[in-house]
Amino acid sequence: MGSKTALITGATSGIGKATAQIFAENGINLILCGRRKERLEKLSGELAKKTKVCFLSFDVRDREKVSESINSLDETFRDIDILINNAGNAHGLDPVDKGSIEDWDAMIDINVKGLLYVSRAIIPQMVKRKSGHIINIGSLAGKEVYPRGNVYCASKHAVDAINQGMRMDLYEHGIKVGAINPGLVETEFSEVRFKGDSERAQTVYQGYEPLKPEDIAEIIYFTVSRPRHVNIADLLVLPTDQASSSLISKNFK
Ligand code: NDP
Ligand code: 8X3
Repeated sequence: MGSKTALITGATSGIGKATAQIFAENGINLILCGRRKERLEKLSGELAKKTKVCFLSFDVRDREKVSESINSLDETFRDIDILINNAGNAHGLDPVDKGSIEDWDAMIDINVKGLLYVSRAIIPQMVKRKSGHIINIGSLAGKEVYPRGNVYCASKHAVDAINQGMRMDLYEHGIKVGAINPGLVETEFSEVRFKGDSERAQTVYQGYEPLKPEDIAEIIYFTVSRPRHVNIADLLVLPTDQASSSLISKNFK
């Protein structure tokens, strides 16, 4: 694995950051992406002790900036073997009659269109080299819908469809495509969903044991370290205390 290069979107926090850490420990070269430059600088500095690292700061909604940033990579990082399409968030948790259109735009533009922009900028080079591995971070919310989840669930159902479509279009080019779909993971996700209301965000993870970002990162590393003939195409990963979006065993112990 030592000579592989991975580009991770949303590496400044949560699942993306934990994935960067485990990849670095295993000698995978890293291109860390996100909007928050200070965090990218800090993480790059830390991980540079373990592997080759660079970072690109861009908003996945900005199509031109996405391709400009990826095209600016120097020789060391230009050939991307692994793409982790992880950047994304929920914005709001409102019934559809009261939802903020800005929140809807954000979720569609980031979780769906942003993922497509990044993929479109990278896939042609994978096709040319006849190898590559794309992991799309979907969600349990892409497998079922829950009340007030409306547009976030729609965005993750879109990721599920894109994951299947990418695989159909790319397998003949020797490219692996798969999705990891987590249930509840304790990250900054709920803080973003509730617009900085940390008290409300904390309640999402109380009374049971949620997944940790490292749990998903370990699975992502396992997925990318399988031999060439093995592709983990679609994986649902839940906390043991969760059976579906609405079934969470809280305070039963
Ligand atoms: P975090 O909020 O901790 O991380 C989200 C990451 O996405 C950040 O690094 C953020 O970076 C990046 N991001 C958000 N918006 C943009 C943007 N416009 N442009 C570029 N980067 C962006 O949440 P998670 O780690 O939990 O989320 C990662 C993925 O996992 C998401 O796709 C989420 O939907 C999915 N997921 C999360 C679950 C959970 O329970 N936490 C469950 C199932 C799926 P920055 O702000 O610096 O740009
Ligand atoms: C994030 C998990 O249940 O908040 O995708 O939608 S949930």
